Amino acid sequence: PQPVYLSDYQPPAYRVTHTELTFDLDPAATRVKARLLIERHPEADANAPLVLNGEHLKLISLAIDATPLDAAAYELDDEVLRIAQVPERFVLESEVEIAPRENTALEGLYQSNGMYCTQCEAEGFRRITFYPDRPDVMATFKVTVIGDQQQEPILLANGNPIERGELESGRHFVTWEDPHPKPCYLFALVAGNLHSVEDHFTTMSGRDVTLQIWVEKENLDKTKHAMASLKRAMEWDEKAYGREYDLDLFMIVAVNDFNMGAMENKGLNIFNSAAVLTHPQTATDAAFQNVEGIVAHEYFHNWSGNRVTCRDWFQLSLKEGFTVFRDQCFSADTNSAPVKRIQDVSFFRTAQFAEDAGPTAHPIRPDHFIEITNFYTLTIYEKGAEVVRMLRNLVGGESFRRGSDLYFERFDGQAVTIEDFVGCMAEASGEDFSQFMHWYSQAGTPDIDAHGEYDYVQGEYHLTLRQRTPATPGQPDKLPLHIPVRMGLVGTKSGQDLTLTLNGEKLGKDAVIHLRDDEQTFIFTDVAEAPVPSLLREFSAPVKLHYPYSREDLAFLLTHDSDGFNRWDAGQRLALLALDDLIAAHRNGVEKVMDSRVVDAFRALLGGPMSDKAVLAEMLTLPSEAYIAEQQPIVDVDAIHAAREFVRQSLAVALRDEFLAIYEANVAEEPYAPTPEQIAQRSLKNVALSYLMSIEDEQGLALCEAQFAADHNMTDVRQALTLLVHSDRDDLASPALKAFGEKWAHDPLVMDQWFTVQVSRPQPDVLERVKYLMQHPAFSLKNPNRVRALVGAFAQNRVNFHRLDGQGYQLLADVVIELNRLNPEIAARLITPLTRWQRFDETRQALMRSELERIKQQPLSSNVYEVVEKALA
Ligand code: HT7
Ligand code: ZN
Repeated sequence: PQPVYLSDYQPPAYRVTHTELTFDLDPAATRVKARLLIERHPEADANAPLVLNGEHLKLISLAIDATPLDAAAYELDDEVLRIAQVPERFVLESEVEIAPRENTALEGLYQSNGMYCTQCEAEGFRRITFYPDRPDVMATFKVTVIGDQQQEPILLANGNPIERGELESGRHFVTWEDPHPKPCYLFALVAGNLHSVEDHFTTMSGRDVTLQIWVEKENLDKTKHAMASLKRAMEWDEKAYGREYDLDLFMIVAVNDFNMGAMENKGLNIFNSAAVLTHPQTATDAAFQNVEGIVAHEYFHNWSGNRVTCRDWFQLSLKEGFTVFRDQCFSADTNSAPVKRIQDVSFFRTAQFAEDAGPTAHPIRPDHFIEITNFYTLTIYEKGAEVVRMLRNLVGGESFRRGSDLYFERFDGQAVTIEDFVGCMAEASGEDFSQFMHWYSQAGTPDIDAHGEYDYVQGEYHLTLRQRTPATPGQPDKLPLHIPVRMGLVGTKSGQDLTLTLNGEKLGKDAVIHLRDDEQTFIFTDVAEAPVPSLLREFSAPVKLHYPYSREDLAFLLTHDSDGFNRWDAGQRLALLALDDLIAAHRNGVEKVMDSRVVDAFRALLGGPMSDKAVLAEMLTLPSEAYIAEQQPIVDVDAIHAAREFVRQSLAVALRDEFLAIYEANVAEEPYAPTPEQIAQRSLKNVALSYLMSIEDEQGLALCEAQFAADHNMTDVRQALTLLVHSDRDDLASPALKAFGEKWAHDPLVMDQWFTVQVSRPQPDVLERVKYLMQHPAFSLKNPNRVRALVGAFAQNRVNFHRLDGQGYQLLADVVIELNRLNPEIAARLITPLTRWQRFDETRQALMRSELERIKQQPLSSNVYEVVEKALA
């Protein structure tokens, strides 16, 4: 497979102004008729051929302006249909046959549980009909769907229904019209035996919008939260961005087989059922919050992505980074803002940092790719969002809003670039973003080494910041970036933020300093007492900040920093220092000794104010094994696990009574609601329970069993089940697992949780369990959710996946090889843990590489090929 380069971008020679499609549905032989109004670009060569994409299509007929084309007039291969001579303006008619039932890749038109649905982003439309499958070709669409009245009573597509009727042989049709020009990746069709819940939203200009969520009948009781989330998101986008919905109907459909979370097709969002269905008995608090965020994200795309779309797929972060930023702000406004930031950053620093340091590292705007679906990454989405956040913080809220208004107005109905977006922000604020643009082109996480010195005599604090972005594949040398560092100086005597005076200017007690050079020293004057610096507040830039904090400094910041995010981060850093010592002790076979400062800090937290329980729960949560691993030069999975367990157990022993008291104080009797208050209470209670269970405290065990048996809601049940299964008390875990598995055998999304709980336990029997569970009737390799819940979760189980006999790697490679045939996109994603081989000891490196080599020997899809090739380069 050959890469595509950003530098080769050419505007399309032909555009499609209007698209008419007729689908005659059949599982094995769906007929798709297309009628395309096409015109040559005024600047294109009159002899330019018409090049249409098309894959896995059986061509039935082709005509231009109603005249059939004979075979000599066109060339057809596996990927492209090329017509050498076409008029300046013409109608192209084609008919093709496709087989949705055979489509296990879940791109294009496929069947899920007997229901037809589509996934066209990024390049799935070419599996539906011959078309210029690129986002800068935008057309209005009219779509007729013909199906069986019994099998497919519901026939949906984008826009508004304009006609419906009955046909012969028990068939019927519905015609849909979407007046908004769109790229074909936003096309959608759904057909099946679906049921809907309906609601309404009145827009800011007073228009009534009908909202529908379409699901299988048994899931009708799981749509309430998604509907409420949708209405909140619609209202928020009006207030925060002045964006109003633009059709009379907005539909969401839940499907069981889906490669990602959801898809923002115009007026017809298609969702992975896991990203839309919730019920207190089946979904955890985290799932409720996830659904709220994804519903909002897809809705927000209606403007950031659909009305204003991407010129080409290299600009993917234009819509994804911006939309993630928008959904993050929405969730922060709707729930607890500090907790949302802590959770986002915690995930980001673990997973995106790892991606940015590995062989698949790429800039937010890549300059080449083989398979675009491999680029729906944490870098494009999450780092892209961090960069938009920096822009917002650099220009301030008001200019950012002016910039986004300008962007949406100026580029409405167009396919644009990242420069267009940043240009609007520059125009609205008067700022110069030329250096800032390197964030989009340079991969890798910048390291910032910070060093501070207090001069008692002069009353000055000298802060030196040095930045360096490590080499990444294809990018050996990096330019310095413009890095906004939000900071404060916390006085060690007063415990208060000191006023920051820089170059004679009073900046206030919390300010942003701008690091632009490789190294800069900032001299703060009038600093009356020795401070501890609080740097990178609220994670103001996606960088690794290194400052030689002592444990005393960190304990001080943990209680005195005015920035809630940095208070949490100080706790994490303090725990990491202790964990470092314990990891070394474990490796050296030396007795482990718990750092009393960590115990004291936790005691202070437990005895402190309980005003924000959600933040407290985060503060009491130790860094994950994955995040600890990120800090180590060579990852020793066993030492990390042992050290973390040791800290957990030491804290539990020292603070047993406090954890017990917290548990008891937070048992709620009221009916479940996914409110921030209740969620905070449950998470605090469940963190306390996890400490008690880490020492298999008798009372803790009893509480855990009782929590499981009470069956109050899935958050509590799942936590209790996890703690039992992850403990050594198989006598208690086995009956609980059995009961849970029997109770929920009919619900695939709950069975996914059942799989995950089992394969993430630390005990050494997990590999056998994975193999056994892969034979379970509820498991199927064809369903991405099942694969993620079982095989994906196993690959996150650090001690077991990284077994020294290499069997964990082998199992993953076997699954990748099989999935490569069925679903290349999911197969390619699943390889990720193997691509991180450089981070491990030599034995594991060799084992991981040999599995990658084994995969490479197979006939590979371009998706898997690209990842394996990079991983072994
Ligand atoms: N924009 C959507 C991306 C997406 C996707 C991409 C590739 C293959 C399958 C996919 N399903 C959805 C989702 C989003 O970011 O909102
Ligand atoms: Zn998105």
